[in-house]
Amino acid sequence: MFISFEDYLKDVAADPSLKQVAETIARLSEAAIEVQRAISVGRITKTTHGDNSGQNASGETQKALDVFADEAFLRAAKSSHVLVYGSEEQDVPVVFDAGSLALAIDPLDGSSNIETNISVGTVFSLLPVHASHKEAPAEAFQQLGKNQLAAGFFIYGAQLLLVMTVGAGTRTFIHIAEQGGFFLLNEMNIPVTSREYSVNASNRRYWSSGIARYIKDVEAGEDGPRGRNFGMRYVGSLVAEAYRILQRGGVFLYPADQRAGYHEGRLRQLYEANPIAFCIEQAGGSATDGTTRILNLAPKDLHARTPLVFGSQSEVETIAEYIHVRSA
Ligand code: P6P
Repeated sequence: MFISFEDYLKDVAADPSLKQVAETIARLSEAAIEVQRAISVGRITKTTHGDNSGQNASGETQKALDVFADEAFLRAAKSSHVLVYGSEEQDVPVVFDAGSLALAIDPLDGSSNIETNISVGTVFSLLPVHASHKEAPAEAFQQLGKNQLAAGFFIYGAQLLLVMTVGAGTRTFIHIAEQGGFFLLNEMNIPVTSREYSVNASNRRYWSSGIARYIKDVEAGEDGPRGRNFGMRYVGSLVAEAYRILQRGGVFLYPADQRAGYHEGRLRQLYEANPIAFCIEQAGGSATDGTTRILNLAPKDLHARTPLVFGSQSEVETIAEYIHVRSA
């Protein structure tokens, strides 16, 4: 008998400090179902799959579906316990009239993958709004990632999944439309060691020497210093990489590189790296910027980027050793 998401959230809400978190995640899950429906109808409806509708705060092309997803999660945030909403699709945070939480969100990460039917997702992070933030709620986003109350991501793919943590392990829930909701699939546990790495190797010439040497050595396999063969997977969709690693281990790297705009990597600290890092750590893995724990990094601004390495603890530690050696 599957445990329903509602029953799980009732358990979470039994802790008074997490009651509003549980109620907010319940609302986010309803928005995710709405987004899944919009994605699944494909290019039939121009309203959601129309061509680019503009640019987001970072100058990235916005697709109609990015805007659709942002509006769905904005409504969900406003009708739950969110006071301040920070989104990749919004230049500045949106402040509501009341609430106790700060929601940092990438409403639809990897939307360009939809045209090729590759899984995409929504990544979210919930932080507490303290009394000291009341005058300037957006300052709640300046907290360390380790202050997150909850985090997770929805995957819009062959299945609609929710992967989440409230700091007591990481769980996956599957949406079963016929049963009218999400149900617990499993608690995630990342193997400490791994033979699988995930990186966009076309950027090799831009990497630091430490990263370049780590990838060169894993590619050398049993003939090289690692003494064993590795496999490589790269989807180009953060939620797909994260879920694969949660399921079977591995290590993902999106390092800083020498291209303009990539000196801090590509991925966003507040609404991609922090929530993924929280889920990965709670499943027994590690997440760093190459050398420093992601959840200990002080945020710079809402749309700040950070280099990101996450997955099986032993490989994340090995990558840090390669970076330290090459920088010595
Ligand atoms: P690249 C998708 O656009 C995304 O933001 C992440 O989901 C993904 O991990 C990354 O970019 C892929 O970037 O430069 O390898 O195409």
